[in-house]
Amino acid sequence: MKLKIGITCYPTVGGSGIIATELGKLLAEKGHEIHFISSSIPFRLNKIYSNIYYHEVEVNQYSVFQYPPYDLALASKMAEVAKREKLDLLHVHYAIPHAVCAYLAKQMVGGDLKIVTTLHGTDITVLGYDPSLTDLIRFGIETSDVVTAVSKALVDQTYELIEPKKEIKTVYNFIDERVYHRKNVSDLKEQYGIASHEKVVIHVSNFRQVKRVRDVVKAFHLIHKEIPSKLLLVGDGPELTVVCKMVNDLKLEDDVLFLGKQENVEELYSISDLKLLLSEKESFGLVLLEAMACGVPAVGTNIGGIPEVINDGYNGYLCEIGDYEEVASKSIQLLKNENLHKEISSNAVMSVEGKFNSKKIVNEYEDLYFSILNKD
Ligand code: GMT
Repeated sequence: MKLKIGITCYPTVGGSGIIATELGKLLAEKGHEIHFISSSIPFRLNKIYSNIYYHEVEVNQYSVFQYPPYDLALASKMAEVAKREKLDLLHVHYAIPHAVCAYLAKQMVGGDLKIVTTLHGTDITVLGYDPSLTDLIRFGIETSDVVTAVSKALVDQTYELIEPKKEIKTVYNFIDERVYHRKNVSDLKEQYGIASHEKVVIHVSNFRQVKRVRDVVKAFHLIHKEIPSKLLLVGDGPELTVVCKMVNDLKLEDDVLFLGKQENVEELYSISDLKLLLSEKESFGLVLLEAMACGVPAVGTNIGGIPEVINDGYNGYLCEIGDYEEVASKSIQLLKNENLHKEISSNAVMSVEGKFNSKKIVNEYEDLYFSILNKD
């Protein structure tokens, strides 16, 4: 049975938007009809699919309103599309505002519209600490027909912080294996002025404070003392200026390359030897999967969902938050030992192909959709 599915996410360059878009694309390839309902076209929706539609939420600015009513405009667009296109369900990414908007749309449409909500972390680990929003997040979760979270750690954290009376299922993130694999881009290293004997360490994030990019630079400083290497910093965000200053203070300006926001990061991973993700909060760490799929072992912090992705000593390494010396020592051990690097790299690829296989994960979402639609 083919379904008509509405998908809402923040269509920006964040992990939740990427998962929502990739899921929509893979569901469309299985024959389902997908309707993205969001404020702008999801950036990964870069090709025409005859069964993918995009409905833009437009927010008018009226002088009587102090703030543009985005959430109401979204709810009303969801209801309009659901009614006209006879959607079976809305799959929303984030409890607030999206699950709450979906609930409002459901009330407007009447009938049998189902709501599936996926929690990605930011909505729980940041907003969950704001007591004025806890009840609303709980409401969004409890009024959804099915709720998923991207790691077991996030499920536990949601119960702890929000205390919803609702089952939350873990459905892991995935990547498109057709895009993320090691490519032959040997001339790229040369183009960046990196010598062939130099090792490449990479960090990709939105440079928010929780990503602890300064620890990445501190760890690289120690790695660089032992191993000829370069650090690629990919992304942009609030911490960038202070990180730039730190790089200069440590006299690393010739060895740290600030690449800004980049698409086609699989090409950058294809010239990389090691990935660092040293966040203090991370419900999953989608960038880890992207790197691992390209054969780049990662060192990550032992927090949130990262230990569900990195199995310490098997497909990468785990370190405690802030312990950049341990990060450097494990990185040096890995980068100096070619056989160990080969083994961990191939285990990383196997983990992505097995535990986080896109076909398997998309089937899990599909089964959840069918389970609620067949219920009554
Ligand atoms: O990490 C961010 O700042 C972006 C954020 C988002 O909401 O898009 O990412 C969250 O969702 C991703 C996809 O599920 C996860 O891989 C990230 O770990 C998660 N970020 C945090 O929990 C901080």
